[in-house]
Amino acid sequence: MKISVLGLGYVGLPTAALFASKGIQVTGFDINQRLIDIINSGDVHISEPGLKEMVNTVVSTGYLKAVNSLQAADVFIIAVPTPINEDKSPNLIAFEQAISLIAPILKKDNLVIIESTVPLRTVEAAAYTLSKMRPDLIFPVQQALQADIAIAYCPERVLPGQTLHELRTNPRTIGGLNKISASRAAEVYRLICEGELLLTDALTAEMVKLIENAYRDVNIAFANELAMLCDKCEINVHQIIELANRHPRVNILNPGPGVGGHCIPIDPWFIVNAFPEDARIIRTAREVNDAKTAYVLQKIISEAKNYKSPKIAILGISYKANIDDSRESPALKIIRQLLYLDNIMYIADPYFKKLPQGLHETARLNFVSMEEAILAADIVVILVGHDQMSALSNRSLKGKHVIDAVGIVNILKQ
Ligand code: SAJ
Repeated sequence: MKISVLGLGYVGLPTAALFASKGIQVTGFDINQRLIDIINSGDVHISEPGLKEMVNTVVSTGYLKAVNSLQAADVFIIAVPTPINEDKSPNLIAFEQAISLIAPILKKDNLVIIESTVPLRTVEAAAYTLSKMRPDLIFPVQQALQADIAIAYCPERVLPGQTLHELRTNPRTIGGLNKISASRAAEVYRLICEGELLLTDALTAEMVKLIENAYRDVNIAFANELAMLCDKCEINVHQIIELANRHPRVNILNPGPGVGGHCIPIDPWFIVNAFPEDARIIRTAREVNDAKTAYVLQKIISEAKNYKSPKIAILGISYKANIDDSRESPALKIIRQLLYLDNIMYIADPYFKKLPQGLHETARLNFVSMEEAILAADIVVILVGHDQMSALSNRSLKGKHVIDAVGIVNILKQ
């Protein structure tokens, strides 16, 4: 069996490497030549525990090859990004390109698997597009029981930082456009997945993926709203949550500076877009989580007004704790806004060696260690709760105005 994976990003590359590690011939297609060169040299462009070693092995043994022109295969797995546009509508350009690349090289008995998060009924629409482009083949549209091509939606649900482990062990929803498509996709995932494979139809699987991320967003929004209420009446939200969570059926998440990452701030919009009147809680949660970033920014700005030339330490730039990923990071949004104001910033994050792309060191924007940042600053802003931050002490923060968006100060030693 030959597998072609389209899109060698955070999901595509680990998936391709895992199949290749099982002795399957895998080609990984990407439009970015830089990624192709890095991967073919046995290296990786993303940091994920165990990934570099695995890619190095499967490239050197010849089981994985990155290519810039899609080749015929038995199974195609689409893992390209599906972001949102400025107006929050889905941007399916990369996905549609992937479908048109597959169309001319499809052969009878091929299986097409979609892993990218997509709006409802996208999988069925893709099958229609393919059937128009390849009238010589029968596709599983209109409940067709017999078809030449199998098509299934198998969304990923891995947590960045634990991708390889979760790819192997998480249960997986597998939604076929017909029953054969689902069972053929399950046979493929069985090769790499020890978790339960839950077979259903494509539309159900599309909705399951979207609501998983919306569920998380709504729950984080609850914690963030609570944090803003508690802040207004000067109650410690972290203590409130700790005590409330001692109730046997309450489990409130942690407030933060807003929600980042490549999925949770984006996918709920696919639902809101499809149901603008009815998806009220999901829309509000998105708005609350975005408003939390603005709330933290405003707190920094009002405190900075108390200083003639404010010096601000920003601790944490990743989108969440204990990873070096800054996609959609609320911290970066806050830093960019503060650049418009008259202050000096000292940025620190033990997971980064330098400022992420798009930010450059200047006299007003310094990338330093946590200790240096605290020492230099009047205002210390904690935006990510990396484990290393719990090694800070209350003594080191003495005399500083601290704005703690994640509740680190509560657990610091003296
Ligand atoms: N966050 C909080 N408070 C919390 C938990 C998270 O503010 O209590 C914030 C984080 O700091 C971060 C954001 O939410 O900014 C998202 O972090 P996350 O750890 O919840 O999720 P991701 O984006 O790293 O990965 C998510 C996961 N989805 C769910 O947990 C429902 C993952 O399983 C999915 O595979 C992934 O999105 C995806 O690709 O969809």
